[in-house]
Amino acid sequence: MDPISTIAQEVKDELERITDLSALEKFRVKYLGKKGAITNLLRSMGTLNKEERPVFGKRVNDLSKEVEEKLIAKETELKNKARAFQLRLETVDVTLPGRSPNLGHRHPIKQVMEEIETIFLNMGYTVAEGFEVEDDYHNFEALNIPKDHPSRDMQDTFWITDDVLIRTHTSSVQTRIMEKQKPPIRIISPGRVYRCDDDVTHSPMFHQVEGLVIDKDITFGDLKWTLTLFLKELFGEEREVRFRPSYFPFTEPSCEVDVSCFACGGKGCRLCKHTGWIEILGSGLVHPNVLKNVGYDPKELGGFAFGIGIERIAMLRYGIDDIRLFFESDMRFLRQF
Ligand code: 2U9
Repeated sequence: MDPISTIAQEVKDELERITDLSALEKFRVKYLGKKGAITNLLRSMGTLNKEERPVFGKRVNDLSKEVEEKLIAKETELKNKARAFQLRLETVDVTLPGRSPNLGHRHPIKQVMEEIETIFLNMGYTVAEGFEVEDDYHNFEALNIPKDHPSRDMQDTFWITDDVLIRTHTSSVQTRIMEKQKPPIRIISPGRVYRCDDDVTHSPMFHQVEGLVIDKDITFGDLKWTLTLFLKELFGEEREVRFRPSYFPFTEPSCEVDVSCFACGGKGCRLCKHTGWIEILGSGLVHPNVLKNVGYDPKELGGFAFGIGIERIAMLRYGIDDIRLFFESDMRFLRQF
């Protein structure tokens, strides 16, 4: 066989065996590259005589063209195969059921706070929020809490300087509102408060909702019906409500408010320590000194106030015996609410 036919046969055999693009590139270099077999054939034409040259040249050119066409066809074929393979790998079954997202929910403390807020918002109250860092005046002095009162003690209050502290109750929000706003006032102030206390029922940070009403002709009767309505809304219409005399520097008279035990209905059980009653909140008529401190005339204006500790309510409601569980971010605990 002459060299052209030999190469044509080789090309044919090799091309059939090629299955990937890098082998195809090697093939192209082997035959059509600068030192390729077909290129070499064209170069060798100089050694031929005049008669042989055109025939030989045409045959080599034809072969060269044919190989180029075959190369392009093979390349297209290999690329199509690779693409089809890739598509098969990346196929997405859109009919498969989706993964259901892991939904979070509000923290149990926030849930109780929002429940309380909603009850008072529906009664026409406004939510007021203030600073967690306060001064002595708005946290203590304006509220008729004397300089020697035990709650001011280093052991009870987190002092930042001699005059600055992190608030021990949200009452400071209310003293600031009274300074700014003309009565009637009807507000609740929910928020974080801080006290140096740390055991199974006390946490150095806890949450309160306090309420304040200031207007003309406010009586103890207004306090009683408002809190009775609130407590029946929160714990159920069938609850009994009881007002017990108490003492707070900022209210006079003052009382603590109990509801009949929602675990035993008042018969007596472990939750109510066999008394039939559960203490829920503190309240009273705003002390005349507090009214004077913010520039109100106690003869003209009066009011009532109350305070409720949220963790205590949540612990009673859900039967939780350690307050620290609320702040440990343990999902096994939090998922239950
Ligand atoms: C102003 C005047 C008076 C708010 C009140 C209580 C009674 C009370 C406690 C409940 C449990 C605090 O979280 S707790 O430990 N609070 O008993 N709070 S009267 O009295 C005010 C507030 C603002 C201007």
